[in-house]
Parts: sequence; C-alpha cells; structure tokens
Amino acid sequence: MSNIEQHMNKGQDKKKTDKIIIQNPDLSNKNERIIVQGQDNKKNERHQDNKKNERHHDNKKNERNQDNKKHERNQVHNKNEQTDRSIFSGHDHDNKKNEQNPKLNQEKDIITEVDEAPETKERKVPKDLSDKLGNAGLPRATIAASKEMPEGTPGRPTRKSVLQQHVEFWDTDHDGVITPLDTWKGFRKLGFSLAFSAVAVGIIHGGFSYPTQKSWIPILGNPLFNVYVDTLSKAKHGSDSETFDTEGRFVPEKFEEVFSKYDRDNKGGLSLKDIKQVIRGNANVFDPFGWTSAVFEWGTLYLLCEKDGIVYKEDVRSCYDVSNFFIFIQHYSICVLLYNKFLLIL
Ligand SMILES: [Ca+2]
Repeated sequence: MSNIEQHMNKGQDKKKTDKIIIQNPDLSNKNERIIVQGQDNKKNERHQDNKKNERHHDNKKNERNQDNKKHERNQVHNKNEQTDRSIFSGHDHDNKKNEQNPKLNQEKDIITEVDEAPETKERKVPKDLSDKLGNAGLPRATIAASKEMPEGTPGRPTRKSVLQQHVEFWDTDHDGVITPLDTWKGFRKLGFSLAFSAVAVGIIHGGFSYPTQKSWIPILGNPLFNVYVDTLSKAKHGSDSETFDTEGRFVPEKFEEVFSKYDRDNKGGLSLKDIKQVIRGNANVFDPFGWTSAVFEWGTLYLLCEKDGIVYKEDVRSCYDVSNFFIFIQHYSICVLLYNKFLLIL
C-alpha cells in the first residue's frame, strides 16, 4: 500500500490549511514524508488561538464592563426613580399630614354637628382655640389655661399639678395631708355655715380618703379619714367636665367646652339653669357618686362665685388652681360672706 496522504487544504486559513500526513509505518523512510509544516502551523494556530482567546477574553471583559456600566446606569436610574418617588411620596405624605391637621386644613371645614344627633347642634364645641392656646387638647400639668388666660394665673406653684393646687387652700400647714379638721376650717374661712361645712367634710372625706390612702385596709389604714395630696388624682370621680385629666392635669379644651356648650347666649358665664344643664350633660350612666359630687362642687362654686346670678368663666377658671379662694379671703370677711350667702347656704 502506498502512503496515504491526505492533504487537506481548506483555503488560506492556516488553522484549516495544515496538511495532515498520516504515515504508514510499513513504508520506508524515503517515502516517509513527514511534513512538519504543521508544527509552524500549529504554532501559528496556537498563536491565533491565543489571540482569539485574548480577543474573546477582551470581548467578554468588554461585555462585562458594558454590563457593569449598564448595571450602574440602571442603578442610577432606579435611584433617581426612587428619589423622585420619595419626593413625590414626601409631598403625598405632607399632603396627608395637611389633611389630618385641622389647623392647616381650616377648622371650619370639620363637621361637628349633624341633624341626626341634635345634641351636637345644641352643645357646640369651641373651634377658635388654636390662635390663643395652641394645642388646647394638650393637658397642662401646672397651669389652668383658658383663652383669656393662656399662661394661667401668674405666681401659682410650678411644682404641683393643677389638681394638687386645687386643694392647696385646705392644706394650711403644707404637709401633704388634709385632715377633716383642715377641710372644716377651710370651708368656715370661705364663709360657709356650720351645716354646709359639716356636709362638705362628710362628702369630701367620706368619698376621697380611701382612694388616696396608702393602705388597702379601709378603716385601719386611714382611721382619721385623711385625704393625701400626692395621690389625689386617684380621687377623680366621673360625671365631670373632664377638665382635670386622670393624672390631675388641666385640659384647656375641656374647660372651654363647658362654656361653648352651655353658655349659649354668650354672656361670659353660667347661670344656675346653665349649671343644671352642665351636670345633666356630663352625667355618666349609673354613677351616683359622680352625680352627687358634681352637684356638690357646682353648688359650692355657685354659692362662692355667683355675681347677679352668673358664675363667670374667669372665676371658675381661678377656682381650678384655687387662686380665687385666696382672693375671696383677702376681699371678704367671714361675716360679710355669711351675710350674703346665709339664706342660700341653708
Ligand atoms: Ca395638712
């Protein structure tokens, strides 16, 4: 058999032009033709392969770079989108806040009365408080603030709650304990009769001594029926105007509501008829102690403060921080008060 020489030349591409010689081992050397061109070609092939690989690698690198750039562009785009969205949503949030903020959204637009609930039309809520009081619903711990007196009474104690100031008048020795004798003396100083003062002692110490005492044992824990000032907020009763919150702070909005709801002819105070409406309007269901306390407190207030049948708003406010009681003591003697109030008290 002759050598089988296969020469495969496929154009000018060196990779494909190499001759492939298959040597038959049976043939002599002369016929043996080993074409070594392939070595060079192989070299070239490797070189080209390398170049191709390099190009391929470069291409991949470029692709990766392009991908990275694309990714970066997308990230920037997304970031911009997010920023736009957040700006937009920020505006949205602000808009929502504005919608929820009655001050920015015109108080007059808020519906406070409806035909189906006629009491909402009879008892109007105050709408013009923010100019004078700011956040009127925010309870004040130390001042009894109103529209007319937004800073409260000047010179009142700043370390006591308004509820504690309310009973300060009776704690004459300032030891934080109000004994029945203290209450008796206080009411007598204010000009009330023996009978009224005795009833006041019974209601105040019968109702408020146990809630304020330290011990759980009813009589043995507080045999003298003292009222303790530091725990006085526990003695808060129901069926009231809620001007005192459950911690003894003063809530200006609730105080203003008393007059916007019941001083319907805007006389600047409450008549006895208005006070009856206040007590009925604030009454909670099945709350006899609250009802009794409300009658006693408003009754006392009326006897103490009324002028020509009207209890004026400022007088009521100054009874909350008890500044009014000291003024009464300064301006009226017990005899004059007894003379003025004698018939009503009895
Ligand atoms: Ca005392």
